Amino acid sequence: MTSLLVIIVLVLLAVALWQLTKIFDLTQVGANSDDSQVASDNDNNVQGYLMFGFLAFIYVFTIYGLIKWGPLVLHTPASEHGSLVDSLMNITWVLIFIVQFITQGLLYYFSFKYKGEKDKKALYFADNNRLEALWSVIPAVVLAGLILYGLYAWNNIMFVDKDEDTVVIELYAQQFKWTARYAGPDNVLGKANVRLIEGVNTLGVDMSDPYAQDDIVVSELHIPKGKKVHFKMRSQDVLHSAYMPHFRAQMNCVPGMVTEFAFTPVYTTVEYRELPYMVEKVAHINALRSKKSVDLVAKGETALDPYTFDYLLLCNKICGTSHYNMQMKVVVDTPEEYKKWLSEKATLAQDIKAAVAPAPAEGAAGSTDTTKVDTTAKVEAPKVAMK
Ligand SMILES: [Cu+2]
Repeated sequence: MTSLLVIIVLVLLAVALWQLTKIFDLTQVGANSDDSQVASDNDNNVQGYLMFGFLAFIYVFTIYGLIKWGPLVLHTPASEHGSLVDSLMNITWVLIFIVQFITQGLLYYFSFKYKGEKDKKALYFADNNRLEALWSVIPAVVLAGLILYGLYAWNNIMFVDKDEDTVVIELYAQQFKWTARYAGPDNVLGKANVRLIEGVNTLGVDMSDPYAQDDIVVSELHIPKGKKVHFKMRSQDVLHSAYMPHFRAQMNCVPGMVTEFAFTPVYTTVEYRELPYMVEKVAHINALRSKKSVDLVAKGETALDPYTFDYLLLCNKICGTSHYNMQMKVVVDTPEEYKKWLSEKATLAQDIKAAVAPAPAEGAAGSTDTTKVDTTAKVEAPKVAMK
């Protein structure tokens, strides 16, 4: 404590001394005619032109960025509402570009025009009502328009008609994996609670709930094309975010509550792979990969596998050390393929029964399902969460 006080006293003394030297400097004004620190007309001119140089840099870099990184955008949306999100985004971008182009130009032009010059006097300009109204009203109207359009888009996207025929799927987030639960033929998810997590029942589904009897738990997400999919998200541990970029969908997964999002896929995975832009993109990625593989093989390492496109469900909240790897493959099937895929899955009730049975018969429902959740991995997950 004493040493802290000594340090504070020393710092304050240093500050006081520094201030004293400044007072001394001030008393010397007039006595010393050195004005080398005052900007001359030449200095101001150079600064003015340098600002124009910076303006040119901003413009050129913007155009360069658009050309170089423009093609990396997500391109064709794979959901019905996707084009609405995209047009909102595009309008916002166009407005930003126009406004930035004009305001930056004016900012640097006026800085140059009114730079310091000997014998130039500043004009006293109190206010101009017309000018102030103009620069307040225009942004207000434009922003109000954008917000209204955004609200309209959001309400359209988030609205799910109660009577609409949807596929109900739960997305369960935990450090660091996703699990999906299908509501089954009754299309109602059984109740669930983390306190009920036990053995195979890794999502804590309340098996006493009649609606839970036909629920199906899987680790790969299949959804049908052309039908609205109603997702209900839960989280076991921390904040996660279910992000499906190709479908322009994202929703936070919050522990202790159920959040929702619904969309209709418009391209099956196979159809999306065949879109010309995707064919080109995949070819480009694979060209880069095979080039890299040559170097890897030369170093005695294994070559990279060729890339095939798949829709993904990613986590978009930094939720821990393996956040980057928290993803699940999403497959959009034709309605027939989807029906077939789902019909081959065992229900959670069957899985629990099989797990409890002393020696399950070979080929029993659920026991041969390779896409089923790895129960050992899931039981260990909470340990990671507690670290
Ligand atoms: Cu996460």
